[in-house]
Amino acid sequence: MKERLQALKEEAVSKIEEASNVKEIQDIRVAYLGKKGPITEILRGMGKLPAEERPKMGQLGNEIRAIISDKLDEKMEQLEKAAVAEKLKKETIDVTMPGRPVQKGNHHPLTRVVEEIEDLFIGMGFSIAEGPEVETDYYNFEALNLPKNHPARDMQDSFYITEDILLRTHTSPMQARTMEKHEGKGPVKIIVPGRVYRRDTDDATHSHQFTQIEGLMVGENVRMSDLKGVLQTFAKEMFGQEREIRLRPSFFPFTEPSVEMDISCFNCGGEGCSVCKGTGWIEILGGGMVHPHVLEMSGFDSKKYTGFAFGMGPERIAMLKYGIEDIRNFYTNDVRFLKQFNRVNQ
Ligand code: 2U9
Repeated sequence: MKERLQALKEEAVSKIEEASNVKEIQDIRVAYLGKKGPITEILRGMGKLPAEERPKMGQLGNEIRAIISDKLDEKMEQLEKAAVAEKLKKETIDVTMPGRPVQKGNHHPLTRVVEEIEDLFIGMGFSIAEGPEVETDYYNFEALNLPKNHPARDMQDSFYITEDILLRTHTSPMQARTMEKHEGKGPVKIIVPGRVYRRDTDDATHSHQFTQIEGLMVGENVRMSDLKGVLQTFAKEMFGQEREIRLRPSFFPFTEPSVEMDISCFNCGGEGCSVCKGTGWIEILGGGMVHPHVLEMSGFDSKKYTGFAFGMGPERIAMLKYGIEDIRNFYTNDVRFLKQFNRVNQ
């Protein structure tokens, strides 16, 4: 019986050593230590032994059970540890690998130019006023000295919603609204940025929807020289301190006298090139002294108050500044175009 127990121990231990997974260990435990296993069977048969041998044999049987059980526990622990190590090896994260690039957005080039212009005028003491894009005929035309029969009011040129309501064709109605709010008391010093709409066929230089920034200053003793000083400061800050400006006579229904302002060409310095079409000058904006009729319509005494106004197209300014050849680039959301204006690249 002793030899048989020893042999079973040897057999079990060698099987345990050879086992390569948890399942095998579980099977060995059932096979050798289970209720129907050989050791239990042998110990059950101890009754046939002489009485003096029984305790010794019982002790040996229990010792062998304990040895096999310890070996099984030990191997089980080893296998579990190996399984964890294997899993960790497979799931290792290489922290030095480059991450997935995050696509970062940036401000639209038009937004940037508008904000730059706004900042320049805020620096000269102007406030920003914004207003509705759907306007009444009165504020869009009538209050700006564009009476009923004026050619600019042709139904073909504007987006009318009803006979009396339209998409604003310029930001000027907001200047009229602001003056009205001031109830005849100056000073008024605002710039009005915003989207405007005209019925036009889109091409490289025209769009049915575009952006304007207009300015207005009304006060006592506001003169043409004030307009010139403000616009000159703007031109130099925007296009370089070495720029010259020139004012040419022009016509707008809401200003009298009216002017157009050119800057000396930033590409050739005035020599003449393709950017300035050989003239040495580039047209940037229009302006003038607010027409007395326009002041009166919005509640200002034109004998006491005078004012200047001006208007510009940020698309045109951005196109000149960044060499953009087609206005439609601003509206078609091609990321290849938009990405070029990423602040970190400049
Ligand atoms: C009020 C009084 C006067 C606004 C003005 C211009 C001249 C002008 C255009 C330039 C290119 C608009 O973007 S553009 O198409 N504008 O030349 N705008 S004076 O004068 C006003 C406005 C409101 C009450």
